[in-house]
Amino acid sequence: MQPHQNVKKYWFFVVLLGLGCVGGVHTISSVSGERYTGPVVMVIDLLGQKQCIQKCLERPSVCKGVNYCRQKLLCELVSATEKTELRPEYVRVTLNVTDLANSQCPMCPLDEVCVILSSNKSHCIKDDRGPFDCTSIHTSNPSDLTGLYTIGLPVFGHVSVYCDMETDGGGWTVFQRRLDGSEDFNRTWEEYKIGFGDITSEFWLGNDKLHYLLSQGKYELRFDMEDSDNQPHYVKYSSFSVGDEASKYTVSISGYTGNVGDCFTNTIQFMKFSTKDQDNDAFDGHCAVSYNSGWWYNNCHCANPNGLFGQGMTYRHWHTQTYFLKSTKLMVRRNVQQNREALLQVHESVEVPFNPDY
Ligand SMILES: [Ca+2]
Repeated sequence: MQPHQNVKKYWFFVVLLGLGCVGGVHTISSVSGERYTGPVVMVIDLLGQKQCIQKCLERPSVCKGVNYCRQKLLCELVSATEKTELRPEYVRVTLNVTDLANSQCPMCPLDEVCVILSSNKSHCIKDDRGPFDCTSIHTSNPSDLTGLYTIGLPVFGHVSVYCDMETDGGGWTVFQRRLDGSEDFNRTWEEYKIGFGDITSEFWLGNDKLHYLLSQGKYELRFDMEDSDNQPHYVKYSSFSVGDEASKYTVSISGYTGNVGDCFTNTIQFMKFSTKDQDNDAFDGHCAVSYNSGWWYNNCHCANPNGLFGQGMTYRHWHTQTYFLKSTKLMVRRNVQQNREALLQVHESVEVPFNPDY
């Protein structure tokens, strides 16, 4: 992997020069106790409210407003301000559309910020967090191999991840792997929240990391599985997101394709995560206890990739509930095309102040 030290060297310049981009008086309005539901395009921690607004102004192509949580110094940049929810710990801030439209900044991609140099020319410069995910790494160096990499996640900072750079064009950030039964997947809420296992072997990345990873844009999901005859099968979804812990990591999933039947859309859609010590399923009993794993159980499941190795890893639409999978892999990739379309949509809506379709 290519280090991103050269980017850090420029950070102080970015901060100083960035002020040129966001300087001047901006009309903003804020409402306490509410939060924009998003889409959230970026989450940045340990930031003051004014800095949070600056981060938004540095990204006029993607940011229309911010959610700010003073208790956690947490800043969320959102690309739409039409929908809100009550959240007492937040304040939501709308930036005046005219300020954004009059910004001298060009339309920078999500992982770059806009700065104005002393020559009064504007530039897009890479953000200092380094790669956001395995998609960024793969895009900047398509010859990088499958393996361990470091990415910069909102809130967490640098995190080690396993990148699949081969399957289906590569660029996948893997969040679950089963290979040999070396890891216990019948874990508690806290363990699934933080993550567990060996990132080079069997592991669960962690629900918090998964949430913040997916909060960085629009992602697709791919699930690969093998049976004892080494027959590979897969399903893929063009859209996949996971809420925060307050939502119990509620899933949203759509856009199925694959070479085996769809076992996710109708069973995990809008489901909360459940573990042996938290029953959030839609069943009278406690699915996570009955099936020995943490999962987005409904009533209870169609696929159980975290089930007991050799005894409970199933995929009903391929091999029924009584035939066990030999290996599984769950991974996500930022959908560059969808993100580009989102950028263009936001850009257009900045130029046209009212767009009822957006
Ligand atoms: Ca239940």
